[in-house]
Amino acid sequence: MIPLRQAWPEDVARRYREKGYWTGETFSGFLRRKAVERPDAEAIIDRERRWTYAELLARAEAAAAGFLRAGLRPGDRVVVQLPNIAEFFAAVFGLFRAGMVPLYALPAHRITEIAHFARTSEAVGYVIAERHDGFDYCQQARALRAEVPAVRHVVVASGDAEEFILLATEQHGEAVLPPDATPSDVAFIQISGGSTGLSKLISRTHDDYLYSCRASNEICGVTENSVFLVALPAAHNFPMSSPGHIGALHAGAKVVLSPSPSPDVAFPLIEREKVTITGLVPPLALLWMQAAPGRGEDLSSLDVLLVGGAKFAEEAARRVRPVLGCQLQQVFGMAEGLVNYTRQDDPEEIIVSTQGRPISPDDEVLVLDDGGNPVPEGQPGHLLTRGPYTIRNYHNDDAANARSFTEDGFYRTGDIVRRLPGGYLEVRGRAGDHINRAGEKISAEEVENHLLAHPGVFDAAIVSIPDPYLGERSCAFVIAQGEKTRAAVLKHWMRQRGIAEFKVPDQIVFVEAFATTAAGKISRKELRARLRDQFLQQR
Ligand code: J2J
Repeated sequence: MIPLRQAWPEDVARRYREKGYWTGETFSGFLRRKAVERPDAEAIIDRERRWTYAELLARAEAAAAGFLRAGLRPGDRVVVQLPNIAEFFAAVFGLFRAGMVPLYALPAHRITEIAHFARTSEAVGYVIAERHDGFDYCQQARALRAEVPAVRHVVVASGDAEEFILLATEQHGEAVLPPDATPSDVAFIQISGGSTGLSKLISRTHDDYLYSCRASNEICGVTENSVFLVALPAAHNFPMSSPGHIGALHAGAKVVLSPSPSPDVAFPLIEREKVTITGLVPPLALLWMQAAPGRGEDLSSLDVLLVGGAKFAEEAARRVRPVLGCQLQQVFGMAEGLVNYTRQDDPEEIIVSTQGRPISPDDEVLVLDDGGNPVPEGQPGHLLTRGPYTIRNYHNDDAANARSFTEDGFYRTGDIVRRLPGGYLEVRGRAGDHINRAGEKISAEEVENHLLAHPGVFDAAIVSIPDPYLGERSCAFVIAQGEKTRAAVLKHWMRQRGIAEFKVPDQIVFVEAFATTAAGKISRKELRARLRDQFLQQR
């Protein structure tokens, strides 16, 4: 098995420890501490189920013992694909306790993506719910076992386990659990949005991630009295760490799981549980603002709304306080590390017009021109960063690492930003070719490859089109060949290939040919840019 590793240079790591960023805490360690400090405080609320910290710990330990009994071993990687249900927490804290490494997949991912995650992480386990949103994950598990036989253990965390193993919920006798993980070791794997090709694996250590969560708690005012609503998918890095459910649990707060982010589901939960803080992507923030005035629920407990994942329009940002009656904090983060927040005591203009400033005084930020030279303050440029919770490499991907990291360890975010006085950043766009569809990142290249695999497609280019609601939507330009095909057929074909629905192009436009220059073919990047311009001009 190729080891999972994040290698900060020794002197840098020492500095982060000396400064108190890396405290030597682990995920299991902090949960155990909370269960001692606040055993009867509520930790997880899932519909009518309410788990205290003591219960959460007991369930995690039972799950850990169950994973070991099933034959999984410390160090094993396990793809976890669960919706917003309490078992998500039993399963992942169980894996942490057993020294195993969860890889967080979204419920929307389908077989092609799950197989890619399992292969690239060398996973031997897969944790699912039997069904969710009408989708049969047991069927997907069978497909995964056929495609990646190394995945020997399928654990069903909720519903009927069918031929698979049910997640253990009770301790059987005296379980012998392994010693706690090493804080500088990799705790879990997130997946990158990725602008080129398939998702890359982002491994994060206990030390670095817990620092970002603790510091986020401070910035967002999360304490043991807070009630955090998980409205977005729990597996996504934003609702996990900014400050997220991990931040909330670390503070001893209450985590309320919303099965859906829609106002119909989330508003009654806010009223019932007196939710104080939550995070949304911009389209959902718009939806909440549209819905709130006409509805009866009392949202007055809500103190803070975090909005991030994609650019939040200034006009919308201005309406958050008047309409929802809470404080807005913009958050510009990434699963690779760096997270920026507007602060609660920032002037209104900063809060509505910037995406905040970094968490840590030791987040190093560079804004560079195309030639790699720093641009003056206020000028747009490429954002590069390194710091106490930003990764130094993707797992086992030399080509991506050469592209995405400088020799001295800076991560090239691919974002174009302006740095303003006080270190605030304004996101202006991005250099890479991905589509940010309502906060979901879609790699143009990945989707093009799916289209190109269809016999009726000669060539395809995916571009992002501005969309008033989604921020961006995807449009595929396709040159057909052979028998004439239709947009609906291509979309159906993509779904059948087993990819997340959000990657299926919103629109497909058939064209006769793509532009070339006098010198011949132009780059994919330039081609996508031209197609986008032509499309926008024609409207
Ligand atoms: C513009 N673009 C943004 C913002 C992210 C907190 C918040 C978000 C994420 C996330 C996260 C943006 N305005 N406010 O992990 O902890 C775009 C940028 C960035 C990419 C990262 C967190 N907030 N973005 O969205 O890994 O392009 O993380 O590089 O999914 O989202 O995407 P992701």
